[in-house]
Amino acid sequence: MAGNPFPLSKAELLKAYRTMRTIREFEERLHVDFGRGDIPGFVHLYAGEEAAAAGIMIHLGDGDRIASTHRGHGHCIAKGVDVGEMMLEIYGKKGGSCNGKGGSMHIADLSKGMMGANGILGAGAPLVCGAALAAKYRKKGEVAISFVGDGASNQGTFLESLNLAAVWNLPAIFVVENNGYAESTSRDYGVAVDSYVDRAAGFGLPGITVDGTDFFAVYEAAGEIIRRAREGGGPSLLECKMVRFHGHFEGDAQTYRGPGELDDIRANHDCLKKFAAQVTAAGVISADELAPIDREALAVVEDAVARAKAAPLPTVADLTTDVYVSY
Ligand SMILES: Cc1ncc(C[n+]2csc(CCOP(=O)(O)OP(=O)(O)O)c2C)c(N)n1
Ligand SMILES: [Mg+2]
Repeated sequence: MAGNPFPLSKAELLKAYRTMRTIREFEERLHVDFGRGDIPGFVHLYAGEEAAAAGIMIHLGDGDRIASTHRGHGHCIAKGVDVGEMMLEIYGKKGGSCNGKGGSMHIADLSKGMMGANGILGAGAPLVCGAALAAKYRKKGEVAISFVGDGASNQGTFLESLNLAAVWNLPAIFVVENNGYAESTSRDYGVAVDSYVDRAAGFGLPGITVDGTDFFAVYEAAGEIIRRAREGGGPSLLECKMVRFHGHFEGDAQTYRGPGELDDIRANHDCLKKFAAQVTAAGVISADELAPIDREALAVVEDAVARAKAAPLPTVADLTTDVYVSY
């Protein structure tokens, strides 16, 4: 067998693939179940964007904090939040990450450094400044990462946070997940600059743009900026250019897409297919070694759904619990 040309061991590569495959199965199953009317509330799917979550989070430990978006399932899974508790939460059931009272857009698990998905665009960036300031005082080399979409990158909170992070030299990282759309508005219509690296430079931050459908490109760029932040080198911005496989929200008719766009995305810009092609072509992992991971990820998701469907709803008495946090 040829040597391993990747910056990760075979075990780490298999772990990254498992993370991405679990996210994909989770999201594709939600797509089906939401269509059947089984899930309450709103759901925004991360399918197609997995390489960004996996390529960044593989560098992090539980002490590193992230603030997610309305499209947060992939971030949660990659950060180690329990898939069963996530499914219970999305189904609005007792035992969910927030005891069934938050739903898809409020999944949080502080024990994993996951500060929360967020229904308010741009709201995670100031939270990450706070988490990064705390990390700076703790002096353990921890970092905090905020995710925003291309649309949310226009929010004042995000831009103010870039400035604050630079002024305070925080171990903060701002990831722009550029999937080309904010709801139905194309990025090129809604964002004045072509390059987020230029936008970051305007605030005194270094920035990198990568192909967010290429796990290895994300891994390398994220590694560089996370290392710099851990060593006291300050904040950075990372733009991941990516594609979303589904509509903005489940139920979106996607009439704003070009002809053949979705077929092209799935055929030619699928991060999982790319990853599998890269590792098999290099002779590091065989298709036969990936297949059991596919089956296991599917089984994990099917089990989570079965348990979520069978679980009880919160009761009226639960309305008054979890309202305040004890510090
Ligand atoms: C402050 C605020 N304004 C508007 C909305 C409504 N809204 C929800 S998602 C969305 C588009 C977000 O696009 P983007 O940031 O590119 O993320 P994507 O959905 O593409 O992942 C909008 C306008 C909101 N949730 N919060
Ligand atoms: Mg977007």
